Amino acid sequence: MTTATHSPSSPAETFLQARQKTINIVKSTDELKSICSQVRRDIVRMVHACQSGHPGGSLGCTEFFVALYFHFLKYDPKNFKMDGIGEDVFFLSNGHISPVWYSVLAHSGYFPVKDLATFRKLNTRLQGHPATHEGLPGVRIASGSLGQGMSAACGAALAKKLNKDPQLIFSLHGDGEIQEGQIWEAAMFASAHKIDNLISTIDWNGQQIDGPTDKVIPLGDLKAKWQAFGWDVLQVNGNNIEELISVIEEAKKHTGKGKPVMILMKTTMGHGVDFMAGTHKWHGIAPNDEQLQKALAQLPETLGDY
Ligand SMILES: Cc1ncc(C[n+]2csc(CCOP(=O)(O)OP(=O)(O)O)c2C)c(N)n1
Ligand SMILES: [Mg+2]
Repeated sequence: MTTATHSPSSPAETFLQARQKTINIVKSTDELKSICSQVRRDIVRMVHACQSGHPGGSLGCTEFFVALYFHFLKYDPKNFKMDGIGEDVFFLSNGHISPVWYSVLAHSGYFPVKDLATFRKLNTRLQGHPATHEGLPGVRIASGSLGQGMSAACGAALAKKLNKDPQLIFSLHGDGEIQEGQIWEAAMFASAHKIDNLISTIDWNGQQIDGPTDKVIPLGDLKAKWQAFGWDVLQVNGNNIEELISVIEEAKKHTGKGKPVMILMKTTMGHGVDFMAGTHKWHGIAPNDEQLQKALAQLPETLGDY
């Protein structure tokens, strides 16, 4: 039997083949910025194609996902296992920002980039809110019902400790999401159980579905709140890749010291597309044809569109 050899035909494929040779690849900041541009293109195109979904939070968290998956996390995209033993494990709690996660998972090699075209289509693995029963590699919990992801992350972090697995658990939460009481139960649980292999992050964009968080339920002094709940707290500009890399490096140094670690990440909802930036109005609506073209004109194609 012979194996067909196949030379890469698109920039996305070439990128992916290079990616697959190494697990836990560390990209330069210029490379990370160029990936961010492609991920943002994917986000607006995915949401436009099905005329539904959540571009605002996805665009605002692009640097975070790209830094995590292309600089920090250790994972094996071709042999995805739910238990994540021996790997760093990420949980997306604010599941509505699935477009950014799906794009980054695809470019990381978890599934074909062309599958992004199926986002929110009937029977797709790329559901509007991530789910597990479709078996999409990279997804370990369903999320979208806000407030639950930190509890799952705590359980997974404790399991890693029981297994003497030195890799870390990461989670992301929306700032509006932390109005859910379950988050604060998990926050207390994490410090009570000294879950110091967990790095959680909040997308502190000051916006939620119905308006600015300050007008809906003000969040107050988040740093003081998380510190009072027994967490080590760091803060960063989440749309600056260099700062993000330093803060995640710093956060890793804080692990193993008896406390869970929180990164408060200031972002702009809709970052990267001028007319979408800084307003809750783009929390969950799709661009029309003209708006799509305006957005794409601001986002160079770097790895090739799906
Ligand atoms: C338990 C629950 N209640 C309400 C909702 C509806 N909902 C979806 S997104 C959202 C706003 C969340 O705000 P935030 O976490 O700040 O996300 P952002 O708008 O910044 O993307 C709400 C209330 C939900 N998905 N789950
Ligand atoms: Mg928000």
